[in-house]
Amino acid sequence: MSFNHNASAIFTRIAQMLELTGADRFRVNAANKASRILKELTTDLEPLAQSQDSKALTAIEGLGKSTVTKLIQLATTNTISEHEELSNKIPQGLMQLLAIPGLGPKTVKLMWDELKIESIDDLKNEINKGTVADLPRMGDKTIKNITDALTFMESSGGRLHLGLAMPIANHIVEHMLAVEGTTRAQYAGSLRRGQETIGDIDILITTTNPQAARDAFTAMEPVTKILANGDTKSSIRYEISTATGRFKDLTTPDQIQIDLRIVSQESWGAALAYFTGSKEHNVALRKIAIKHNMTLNEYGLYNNADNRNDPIACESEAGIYAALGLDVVPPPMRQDRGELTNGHLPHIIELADIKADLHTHTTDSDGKLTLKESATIARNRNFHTLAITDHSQSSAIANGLKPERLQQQIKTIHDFNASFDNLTIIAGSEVDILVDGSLDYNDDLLNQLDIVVASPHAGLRAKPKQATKRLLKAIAHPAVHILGHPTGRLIQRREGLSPDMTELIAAAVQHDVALEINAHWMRLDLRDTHVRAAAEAGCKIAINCDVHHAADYDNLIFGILTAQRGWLTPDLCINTWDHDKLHTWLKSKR
Ligand code: DGT
Ligand code: CA
Ligand code: CA
Ligand code: ZN
Repeated sequence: MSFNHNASAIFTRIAQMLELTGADRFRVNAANKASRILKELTTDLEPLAQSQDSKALTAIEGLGKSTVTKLIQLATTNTISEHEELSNKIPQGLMQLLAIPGLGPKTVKLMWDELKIESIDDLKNEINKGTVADLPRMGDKTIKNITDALTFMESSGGRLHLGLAMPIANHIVEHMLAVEGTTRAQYAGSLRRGQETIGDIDILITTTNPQAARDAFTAMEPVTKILANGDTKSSIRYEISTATGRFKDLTTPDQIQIDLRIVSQESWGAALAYFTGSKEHNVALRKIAIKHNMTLNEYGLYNNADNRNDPIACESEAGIYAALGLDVVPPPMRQDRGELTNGHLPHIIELADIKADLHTHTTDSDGKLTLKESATIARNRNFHTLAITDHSQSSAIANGLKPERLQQQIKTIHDFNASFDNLTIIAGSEVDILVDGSLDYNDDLLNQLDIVVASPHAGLRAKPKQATKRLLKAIAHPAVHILGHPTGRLIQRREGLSPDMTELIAAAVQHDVALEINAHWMRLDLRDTHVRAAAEAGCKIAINCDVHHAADYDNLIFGILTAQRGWLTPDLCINTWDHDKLHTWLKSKR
């Protein structure tokens, strides 16, 4: 784990443990804030902390004196004393209790104080004995929810990948729209914001026949359990079929919770805004409403001076933002990261802007599509350019091409291109960046390629410093156009490299290299925070599907959502450029 992420995780635990000891709000909030900043920072703080440069560290926005002291402590002693002291006071099992949905620090503290519950096993025992029911605010229903959550946790492996949740949500939206009486249906929550993983799926509908909607929702075939079925909200657990078997080695839950909320036609916009979140964005938006002497909630936006309580706006999200004097914020940007305070928002990239894919594999290495099949799909998508970039020789398991085979492939692609209308197909390679940062073919061969995507595949456990050095060397190579999936991470499976992104971005700008957002939902690499930093620095970005199967072309949306979360504007994305601009740039490196 990188220094920053490790520190971020420790600060989160400090915040939780402070709450369990009943510390004051101020300290808890400070620790949570430090955690969030560390998680999102793109500069590796380890060198600064190690050299005890507190001046440089406090200069970083959001890092206070006391946080900086702790970071230096962590870098020099491997621990933070506050964390050690709290850990000595608090049983480890309490931290696991906090992970149970519906159990917050207040309740955990109460159960600890009153019943000496210090672990999940203790909790199960006390629930069975009936003692938990004697605690304040512990009704039968709350206890039932806790036992259900415990069973669910035992059977699931965490959050669901964006790319696995999206088709389920789309299917359910369609299913609900087909029900008699439904007038609107849409998914909200983290899915609509395009987050890389999804805790549960939130669906909103309007209907003239709530009963029919509830019945249709709870009777879907994959429903394994009905958690709630009230007038305005139903919750189910839904079985995920991994029919393709292609992803069976992923750690992913086999079920997901889905909440259906039936809202009134008049409150649609307010409800959609509320349930889209993020929570942080909602809080910030409500504060703005208060400044305007208005009140915002899930039912509407109200003028406080108007005692009849007629909403000012509530039928559309756009109406609400407009009434508050704001640009409509695209859902992926709703993170409380400046989208409400920066004046006018930039016009961010959209799916329809993409005109080319520049990282695809064929049957010549480990792809399942032939050159012609892939070209046909790309042309049907109205792309003007397709780059074939099969694996290089070191990737033996991926059937990487030896120099002679690559030379042959270049010729085949150029000949094929001459015979194929309305699409330019170029010959490239996804060249391994070897552990020492050198590339997997000699310069002469690299210069014969129309495009070079350089990517790390092996040695992904390297220390941040080595990773930075390795990737910087690849960026500086004059034949390289794109740095492919820069960290090599796989979401919820492999952490990958933690290079200093600020340095990589600066080097990419200097050497005119594009950093890739690999759109595969297992990768999303660059991640959203990296994209934001890159876009701010004016760094070129590529969004590629890394196509191996026909269906991979559909992953583009996940790359776009990630780009949108990073405020990427289309001009910086080379896949949006017209034919001439793109090919002139590609040739400038030859
Ligand atoms: P998830 O499900 O963990 O991936 O993340 P979300 O963002 O989908 O969160 P979820 O499902 O708990 O709630 C959906 C949205 O509802 C959330 O993004 C914002 C809104 N919401 C939920 N609880 C609260 C709350 O306590 N305060 C505010 N302001 N908004 C909330
Ligand atoms: Ca959710
Ligand atoms: Ca939810
Ligand atoms: Zn790759």
